[in-house]
Amino acid sequence: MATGNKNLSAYDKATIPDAKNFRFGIVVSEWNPTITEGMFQGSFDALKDCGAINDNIVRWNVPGSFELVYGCKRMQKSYDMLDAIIAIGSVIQGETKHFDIICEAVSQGIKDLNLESDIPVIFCVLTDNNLQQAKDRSGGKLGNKGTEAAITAIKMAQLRKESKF
Ligand code: DLZ
Repeated sequence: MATGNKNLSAYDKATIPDAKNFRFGIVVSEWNPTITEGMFQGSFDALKDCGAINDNIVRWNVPGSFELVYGCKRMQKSYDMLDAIIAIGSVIQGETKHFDIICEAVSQGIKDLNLESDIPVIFCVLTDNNLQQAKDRSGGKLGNKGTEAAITAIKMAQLRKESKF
């Protein structure tokens, strides 16, 4: 999953569905806040750039990445009109096994939400070895994972709309 030195966040707006009529939720973890705020801004700006309107973007905060799953679950139930939710977090490797446990729990939890619920949840959680890697991917030299997540959210909202049963 190496990203090399490429900025992966560039997108061609002509190929992205119009987000004007979609409603989005964004759940933001407060751990490593400079990183998660950078990704929130990247997501918000990309949603707006693709047509989403302010009133159709709702933001909640949760204390840490571990809480993203519960936050997204409650958001799904609180706003059943949402078309996609973006879960934003940053987990940085420390000296204990906490890193692996949180990464595993969040990725599995978000996967479970996608299986159980009809509102897609986009995984926007950086899992880096150090702070510099996180900076590089949250608005730095390797782009902004939040931007990529927003484009994914729009595409999944469109897929959901077209596949409604
Ligand atoms: C406890 C903890 C640690 C050590 N590291 C991080 C981290 O790098 N990124 C993050 O989002 N959260 C971290 N947390 C907090 C947990 O996600 C969670 O909030 C607490 O364990 C309480 O459930």
